[in-house]
Amino acid sequence: MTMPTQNIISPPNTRFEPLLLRHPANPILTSKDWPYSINSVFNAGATLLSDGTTLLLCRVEDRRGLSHLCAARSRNGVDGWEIDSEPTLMPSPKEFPEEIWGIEDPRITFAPELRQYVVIYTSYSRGGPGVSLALTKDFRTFERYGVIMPPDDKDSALLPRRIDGYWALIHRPMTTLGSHMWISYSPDLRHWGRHRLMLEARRGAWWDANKIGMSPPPIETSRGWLVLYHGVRHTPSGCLYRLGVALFELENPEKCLLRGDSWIFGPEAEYERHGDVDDVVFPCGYTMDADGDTLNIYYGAADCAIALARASVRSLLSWLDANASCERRQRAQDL
Ligand code: BMA
Repeated sequence: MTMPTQNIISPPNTRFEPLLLRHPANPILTSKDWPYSINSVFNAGATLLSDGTTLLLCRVEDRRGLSHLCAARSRNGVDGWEIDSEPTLMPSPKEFPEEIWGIEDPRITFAPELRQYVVIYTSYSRGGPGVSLALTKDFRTFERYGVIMPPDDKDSALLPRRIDGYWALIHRPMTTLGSHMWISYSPDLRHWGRHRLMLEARRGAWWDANKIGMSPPPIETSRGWLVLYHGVRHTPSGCLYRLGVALFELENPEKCLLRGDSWIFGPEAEYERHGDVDDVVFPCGYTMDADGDTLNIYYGAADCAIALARASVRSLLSWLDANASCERRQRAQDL
């Protein structure tokens, strides 16, 4: 087989602009801030409540190694956090056996049609990690639907509105052929089908080879769904978690329009490089400022702390326009 000449890739010709800017107060939340005894806090879902309060639904790991979720609220999204005095959502293995080893990595989507927040989280079962769903109006009481995607599956979030009459869920099943992002559809949030491959992990030496997963829920822009995703690189000294960006068609979200070649954010700061798991940046949530452009991206740092980085949707889109050559080449080959 001859390799297509387009696969001989020239290095990016643009300079690396910092697209995500770390907040000087980082890390903004650690185990020391917690009102009860924990091992670590990281990977938080995020949303704005109706009064403008930022709510983080944090993954908290106890000293058995099991995780639960705990809400933290702040007026400015940076400091002055009011943390629930006890766990907000605990695993409930009696009713939901798939939660026996904890619940992790929540992603929050406000669905105007339901007038509720939809929380999608990883339930750690004896069969491996699966995807579970719960609804809430206030992050105090929750209606649990249980597991909606069986193991091994994680890194999942719901789109905020129906596409062509169906709810759409992005998730990351693991297969022996690689861990890629898929999208599935449902009429009622309980029954899921029409499973489609949405974005493939690349292969070989790429930063996002073999294993990728959605990071925060997709961001709706006039040009499409902006998706930040993580790529996992296995190295002799462990895994490196970095962040990339791609754009998908608004009414057909399984269609990738642009995909950046390089990662846009990776572990550099001390609190990202060293922790319980070194070299991890892992965003699970964002909030949008009133300007409709500034994103506050909340990310887990080294599985030990929560940090904040800011980005502009406009800059991410212009960066994609300048740096998404590879996906264009791939699409050209497909034609
Ligand atoms: C992933 C997830 C995350 C975690 C990351 C690094 O597979 O389990 O929760 O932050 O690994 O350990």
